[in-house]
Amino acid sequence: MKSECVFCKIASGTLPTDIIAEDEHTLTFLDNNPMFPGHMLVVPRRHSETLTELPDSEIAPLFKQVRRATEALISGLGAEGSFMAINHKISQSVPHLHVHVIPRTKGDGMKGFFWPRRGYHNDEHRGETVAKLRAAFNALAT
Ligand code: DGP
Repeated sequence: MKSECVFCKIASGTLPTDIIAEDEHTLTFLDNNPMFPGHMLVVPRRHSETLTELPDSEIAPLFKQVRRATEALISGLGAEGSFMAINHKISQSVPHLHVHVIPRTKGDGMKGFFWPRRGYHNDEHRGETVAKLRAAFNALAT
């Protein structure tokens, strides 16, 4: 719990919001600036700024609730699908990990991804990128 964190305040009940579901590890509530009605945020109760800092034991409970939230959008609101997203540091306006779960329907106006697509300069650049990523993965603790 971090006293100045808005999502910690929501988790502790000091900042009211529309809570959709809660369990021992997570809280799911309506985003107050929704992309579409039903846009939810799923957050861990424990203050972790990003996914990188979230303890292993909290990963599965968080993503189980993300899965439930997306199922609820479909069964409860008639969404055809959903968009799930995490802003990690860049564009992250609240420094408490949160997963956006957003209802999608064909023709809703959200066209593909909203970020630019920049490809590789050439096959060599692509190959170098693959090599760097494989090395970085292999160097990570399991
Ligand atoms: P992001 O850009 O990924 O950091 O999204 C943060 C989201 O959090 C943004 O869509 C609005 C939402 N949000 C910020 N403050 C509050 C709040 O006090 N209550 C609720 N319900 N949502 C909030």
